Amino acid sequence: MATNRTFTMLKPDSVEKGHIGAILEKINAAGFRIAAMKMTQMTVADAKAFYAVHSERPFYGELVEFMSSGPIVAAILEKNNAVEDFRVLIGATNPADAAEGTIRKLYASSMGENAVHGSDSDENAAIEGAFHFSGREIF
Ligand code: 3AN
Repeated sequence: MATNRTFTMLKPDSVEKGHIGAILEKINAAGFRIAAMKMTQMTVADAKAFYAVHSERPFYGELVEFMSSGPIVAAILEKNNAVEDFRVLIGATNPADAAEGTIRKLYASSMGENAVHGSDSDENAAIEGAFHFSGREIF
């Protein structure tokens, strides 16, 4: 059964371009409650660990470098069917394929610099949320 939490990061490109407010507004408007949120920056080691599942992919080095290149906003979001509904809200990994009105269609510039992360399963949402937040930072 689907749980009601997902995990997101507003990636370094979103922070750099000043899109934090606009993206959070879309997340709110879509009915998600913010259960945890912080601005932080991942070290190279953090990004390697966070994306370890992609370590064999050709873009892993580029992904780690980009995700540790500047501050991000990490958040745990709550809503019925959170993981699936958030994936719909953010759109396809490649912004060229993302549907109109999605966050990636509006704010992403490439496959790598694609504005936001969204967990792909309930299991990963829990793992990724725990990577960035301690129990007393989740409300
Ligand atoms: P998603 O974030 O849509 O779940 P994944 O899990 O396939 O996409 O990929 C994880 C992250 O790796 C993406 N958010 C993106 O930043 C990066 N990525 C995926 N494919 C590529 C690619 N071909 N070139 C560069 N970066 C990529």
